[in-house]
Amino acid sequence: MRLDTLFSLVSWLVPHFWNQELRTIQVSQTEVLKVTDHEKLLLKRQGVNFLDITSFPALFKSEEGLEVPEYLYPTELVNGHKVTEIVQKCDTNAMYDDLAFFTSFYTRYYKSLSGFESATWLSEKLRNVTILLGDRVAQFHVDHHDWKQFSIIVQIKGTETPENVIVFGSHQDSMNLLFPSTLPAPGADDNGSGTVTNIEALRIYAQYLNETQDWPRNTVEFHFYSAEEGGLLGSLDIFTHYAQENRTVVAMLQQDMTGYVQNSKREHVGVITDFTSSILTDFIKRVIDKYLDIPFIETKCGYACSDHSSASKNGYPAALVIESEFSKTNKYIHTTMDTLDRLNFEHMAEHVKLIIGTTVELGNWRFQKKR
Ligand SMILES: *[C@@H]1O[C@H](CO)[C@@H](O)[C@H](O)[C@H]1NC(C)=O
Ligand SMILES: *[C@@H]1O[C@H](CO)[C@@H](O)[C@H](O)[C@H]1NC(C)=O
Ligand SMILES: *[C@@H]1O[C@H](CO)[C@@H](O)[C@H](O)[C@H]1NC(C)=O
Ligand SMILES: CC(=O)N[C@H]1CO[C@H](CO)[C@@H](O)[C@@H]1O
Ligand SMILES: [Zn+2]
Repeated sequence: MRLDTLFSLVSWLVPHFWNQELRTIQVSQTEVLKVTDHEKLLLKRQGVNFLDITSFPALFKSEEGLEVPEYLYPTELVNGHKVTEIVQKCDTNAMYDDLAFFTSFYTRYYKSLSGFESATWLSEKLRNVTILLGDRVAQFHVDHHDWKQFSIIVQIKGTETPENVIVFGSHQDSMNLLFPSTLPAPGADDNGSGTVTNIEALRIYAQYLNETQDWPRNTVEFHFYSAEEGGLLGSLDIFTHYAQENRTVVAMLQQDMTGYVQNSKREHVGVITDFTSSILTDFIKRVIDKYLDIPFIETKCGYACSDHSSASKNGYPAALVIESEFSKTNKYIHTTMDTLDRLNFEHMAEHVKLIIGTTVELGNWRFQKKR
């Protein structure tokens, strides 16, 4: 073995076994820390969220991230008949089956083999639900440099203004915070429920497009991020790349944890008001008022609590909707008890309506910046 080969082998092995390589994480709008992987885990156990920006030096330049432009969104929602027609097809049994399969992987931890296998299953599932669109739909795998679980982008290209992109995001990974590499993490609610919500919305939207050929003028994308639990790593890769390519994301709606109802007498969804675009969030509230059967409650979840933060950080307007007011969300996440039987699929169907209402209203919207 040549000396330089030996050297590179050793320098590869040492950080793998000792994991002392320092990561750069942003924990608030003004605080950036250098920590080991182990310290990252300790922070997560204490409920501290962050963006791991180690691989994105450009994002350091401004702690607040790039400026987010403000677009005008519809004030009158006029597509009730279309939305009703599409959401009628929403099938909670299909959602149950999808989530049952998705949670059957031992863990979807992004560094694990089963996390790679779950991504492969997800990719095939997405292909199956969109196959009837032929070559009008594209699926991309985004391979990440440091771990195996890839992210997935499903794209329906706009007919008139394809440069304007509307993104529906969710993350596919799960994590057991006690011992991520060895203990199981079914991750039904966190955040498998968001993934299944997006699969079902895509399935019924694809069916509608096939039947009506009512193609959107703007591009619609569904994103399934890897490694959210590692500090929003998958979504940072994607949005940093989009920003470098000068792509225009006019709206990003993240859904993360969509299936838990603590008190069915006061069922509602939680609209996040901190670190999100207020003008987009106001539009999302109008969609909820018009197209959902349950109301919303405004709530906060802190800095970098999900992948929408990667979009904001790169200068894109983003919103986040979760299953309820933050204090009433699922307490079992990140443990072996985050399981299917604790979830409510009718509630998840309400989150599907939110995606369909937003797609139909924004798909043909003529975007203009607010002056
Ligand atoms: C996709 O469809 C094929 C053919 O119907 C089926 O055999 C396969 O199990 C499906 N895969 C998923 C992940 O749903
Ligand atoms: C999709 O559209 C084609 C024709 O446009 C039709 O033959 C086919 O049955 C449709 N598939 C579904 C599942 O609706
Ligand atoms: C993006 O825009 C910047 C500034 O206008 C320009 O320098 C850069 O070449 C553009 N990048 C691409 C990939 O078009
Ligand atoms: C919105 C929400 O509660 N999302 C959860 C999904 O996973 C992240 C990362 O662990 C949690 O911190 C979030 O709270
Ligand atoms: Zn989580």
